[in-house]
Amino acid sequence: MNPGLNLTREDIVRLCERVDGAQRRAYAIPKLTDEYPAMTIADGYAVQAELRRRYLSRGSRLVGWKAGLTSRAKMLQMGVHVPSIGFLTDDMYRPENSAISTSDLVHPRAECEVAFVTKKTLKGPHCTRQDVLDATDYVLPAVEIIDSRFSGFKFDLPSVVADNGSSARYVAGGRARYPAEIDLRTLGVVMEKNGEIVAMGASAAVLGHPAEAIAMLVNILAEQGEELAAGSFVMSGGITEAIPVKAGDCIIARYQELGSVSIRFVE
Ligand code: OOG
Ligand code: MG
Repeated sequence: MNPGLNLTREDIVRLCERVDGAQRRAYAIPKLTDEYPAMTIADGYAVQAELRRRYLSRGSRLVGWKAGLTSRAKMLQMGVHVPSIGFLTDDMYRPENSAISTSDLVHPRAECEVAFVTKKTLKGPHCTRQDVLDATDYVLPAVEIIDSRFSGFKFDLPSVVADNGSSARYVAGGRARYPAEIDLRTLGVVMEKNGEIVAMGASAAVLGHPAEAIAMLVNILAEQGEELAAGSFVMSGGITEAIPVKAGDCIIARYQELGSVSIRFVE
């Protein structure tokens, strides 16, 4: 048995099926630790790895990864104090200005993030912010639509990791920039919902520098025996808290230096 695992292989497969069903049919389930209070973060990653295998075996393509719970605003909002990671596939992607359907989501929320596209493989442990910057091709503004499959959007770290960090949809757009051209620590962002400002922040909110979140992600991948492939799309985590959205809402994230990303939600 791997260190840190408390669940059996049968339990992991069973929980993966439960999360997969909730994701695909968009219904809320109780957090997994209600039934398995001894579940650890390592168990959560084992369920997530099983979920990733299922997605890929159904034909989804791995596009990249996301860091989550990397800002104080997000940690406070969710009551969790350790960052997490999740995987991103091609079928979660939506183009900029597109209409995103809400009928296949449980209780979506939108958040503003800086996304990185890599040009070299990154491998932990000991991956640093500078390693990330050296391996970055360009950065892009992004909006992530998270959708916890847990009732009331309430969870703990083992449960949310098993639910792939609430990953649901992501949109990237605006203007791609080379990291050396801008100060990635001090980028301001303002999120508007239906023309009103609902959240604002600066990129330093993400672990002091968003590249720090990518380094952390690479180091968590290394613990699972994985590396970050060149050409990956990686999101560094919500800068502000996540804002609930429903059909009819329009979100615009305006980034300093990176342009803006707009999306609309429909039934
Ligand atoms: C977990 C996912 C967090 C972020 O950017 O912090 C996340 C959640 O809040 O549901 O994606
Ligand atoms: Mg996020």
